[in-house]
Amino acid sequence: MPCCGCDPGSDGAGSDSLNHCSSVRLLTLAPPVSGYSSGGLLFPLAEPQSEYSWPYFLHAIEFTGPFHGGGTPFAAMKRFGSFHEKGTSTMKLYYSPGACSLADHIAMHEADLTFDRVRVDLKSKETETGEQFNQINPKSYVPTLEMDDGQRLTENIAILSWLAQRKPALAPNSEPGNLRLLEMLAFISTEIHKQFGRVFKPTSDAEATAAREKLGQRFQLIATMFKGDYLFGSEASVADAYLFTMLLWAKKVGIEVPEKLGAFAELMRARPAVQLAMKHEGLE
Ligand SMILES: N[C@@H](CCC(=O)N[C@@H](CS)C(=O)NCC(=O)O)C(=O)O
Repeated sequence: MPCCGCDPGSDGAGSDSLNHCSSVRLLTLAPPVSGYSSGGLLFPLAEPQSEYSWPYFLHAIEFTGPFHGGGTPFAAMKRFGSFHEKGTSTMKLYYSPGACSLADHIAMHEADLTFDRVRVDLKSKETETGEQFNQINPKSYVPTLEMDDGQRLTENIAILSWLAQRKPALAPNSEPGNLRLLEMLAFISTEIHKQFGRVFKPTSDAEATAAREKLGQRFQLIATMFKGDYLFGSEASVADAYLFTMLLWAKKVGIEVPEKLGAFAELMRARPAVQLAMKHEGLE
């Protein structure tokens, strides 16, 4: 059993194995042209007549392949002349496929942030770029977020709260939203996430059974806390990303959850941010 819900067998197939910077997002001022998309790249079918004839809108284009930083699609984009911002991000999310850092990964995409992701092997404590992870985070666990100013932030509760500050739509809008969010994140972290440790690495069968039972109760309880399709109503928050990750773990170890949570997990799976994060982590 792994130490957590991470997927040690996954090499983060696809973009991860090619380039740790492969989730770079380029913000462009682009026209609403028709085009086709391949591997996350938008290829315009027609060039604009004049940039002033475009009804500008902010468009996010994601590079997910080996073309990042060069290559034909990059050149095509340049020819298209739509770069507003280019280059790699200064933010880095250290993650392990399927681990609790998936919650932060999803929330980063929900917040439309530009960031690089760096896979960490939780057994060897080495990053995919060959760095010693405990030099980066002495706690030696994911998630770790290196922010734009170089400061490193750890702990799911802190990172998810920070993301909700960056994008307030990811926090509940009813008063006192931030407090309710903190309450929910703490519940998920300490009462659900941490219980899984006893399921993944039990010291005895009795402990594993007790932890599974406790988790079943926690999931029953959280199902009654929903204010709508999502925890806080009709909009997803960073707490939903965390709960979704816990539900993936529950499924992995065969813990039954109430119907409401099954429906919620399906709803989450349909979100582009979730699909993107799962694809990047090789979890599909
Ligand atoms: N208190 C931390 C715990 C994070 C955590 O449990 N991370 C796990 C993956 S889900 C990990 O990296 N474990 C490796 C280790 O502890 O050696 C948080 O909530 O962010």
